[in-house]
Amino acid sequence: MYKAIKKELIDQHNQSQKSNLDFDFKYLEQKLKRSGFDIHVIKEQIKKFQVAVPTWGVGTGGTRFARFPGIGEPQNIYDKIEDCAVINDLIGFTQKVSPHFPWDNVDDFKELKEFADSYGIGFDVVNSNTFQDPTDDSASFKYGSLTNSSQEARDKAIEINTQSIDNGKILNSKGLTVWVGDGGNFPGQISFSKSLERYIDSMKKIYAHLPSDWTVLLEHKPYEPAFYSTVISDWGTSYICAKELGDQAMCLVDLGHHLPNTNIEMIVSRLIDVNKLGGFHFNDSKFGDDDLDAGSINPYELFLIFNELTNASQKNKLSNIAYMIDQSHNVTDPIESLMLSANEIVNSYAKSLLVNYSQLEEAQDRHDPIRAMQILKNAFSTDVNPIVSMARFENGHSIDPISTYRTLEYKKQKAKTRKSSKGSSSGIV
Ligand code: PSV
Ligand code: MN
Repeated sequence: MYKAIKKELIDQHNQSQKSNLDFDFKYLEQKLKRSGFDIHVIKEQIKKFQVAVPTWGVGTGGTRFARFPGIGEPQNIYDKIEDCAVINDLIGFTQKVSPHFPWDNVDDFKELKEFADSYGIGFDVVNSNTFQDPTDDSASFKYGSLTNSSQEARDKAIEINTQSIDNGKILNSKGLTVWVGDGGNFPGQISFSKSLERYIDSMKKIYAHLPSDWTVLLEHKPYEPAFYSTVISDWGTSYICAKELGDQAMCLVDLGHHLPNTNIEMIVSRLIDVNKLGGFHFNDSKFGDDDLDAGSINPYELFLIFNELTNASQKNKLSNIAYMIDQSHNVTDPIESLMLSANEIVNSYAKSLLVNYSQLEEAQDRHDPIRAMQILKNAFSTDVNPIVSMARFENGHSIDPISTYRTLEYKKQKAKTRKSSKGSSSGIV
């Protein structure tokens, strides 16, 4: 830690903000006391929260129309790690990164691990990419990968996944997320039944390659790139497959992968109840899989998701959940977006810790929807910034990360050595 950004610089910035923070924190302490919450207990829980940053998220994204590169963009996984270290040095809730293969392939993974270690960065769940053609042209995924009718294409897609596991083992990762874009654009194009059968068959081979302390996370999505039918389209299909594969297979909920108006928090609750919730890809959206910054459009939904998680966790119903961000930053500096998003996620978590779950259950049992809603709304409308900022400060990070970051002119400095790229290797998500 503090290789990307000097600790003295963070301390220097914090000095000018600490007395205001102390004042706000004291005020909130008194306020929460009145509702029976100890701010110090909550702060300690927040200090332990972690969410992984996607390596592909630090590159500027784009749409299918265009990509407008930013200055000083990372050109390879080493630059990406450096940018992720900037984020983590400033906010500290993001010690791990989630890599994507083959985008992040290198010749020497041990060297990559050592490089990341030197920045205090670890590796979370790895992701496999079979939604683009394999780099060696050995097969085509145009008509599907793990579900392709061609055995050759399926084998190649399986190999990319097993290779991702092998890479992840060197990086000390403990999980693999599999998302396939497989499906059809036209009625009749694919057999719904056969493609699901092939998916399960291919996944069984990947599952067999998993180390015993690993988890495989199945990610669903209703449409795009397939616009008529997608093989793993919803949480029900994802659950069926995870169940068929075994205890090491879990479902991953990407917030952008639901049809409009879907009650995502209820899906979260259902997956917890059937012991199959394994991870999240956080982002926000207005229309579809927009990959906007977490909490930027519907922060209440994000809070309601954490409300389910915290409620379940307090009842010891929650196992290990992999929290990751999955966003595309098309018009902002990805570093700023990712810092704000991680904070937004931590804020939602903090707010959920302000829900009194026994009072909520009482209101539910007394058939008092107004009281129940009030309990949630009171927690949601509490300004928890002083607790989250204090947690960052006490963990050794920045009280105001964006302003500290802006004084660095980091991207301007990087632009001197990082050559600007016109194309996109990993920006389009
Ligand atoms: C697909 O839309 C997705 O959400 C999957 O998680 C991919 O791995 C990621 O975006 C990047 O394309
Ligand atoms: Mn995703």
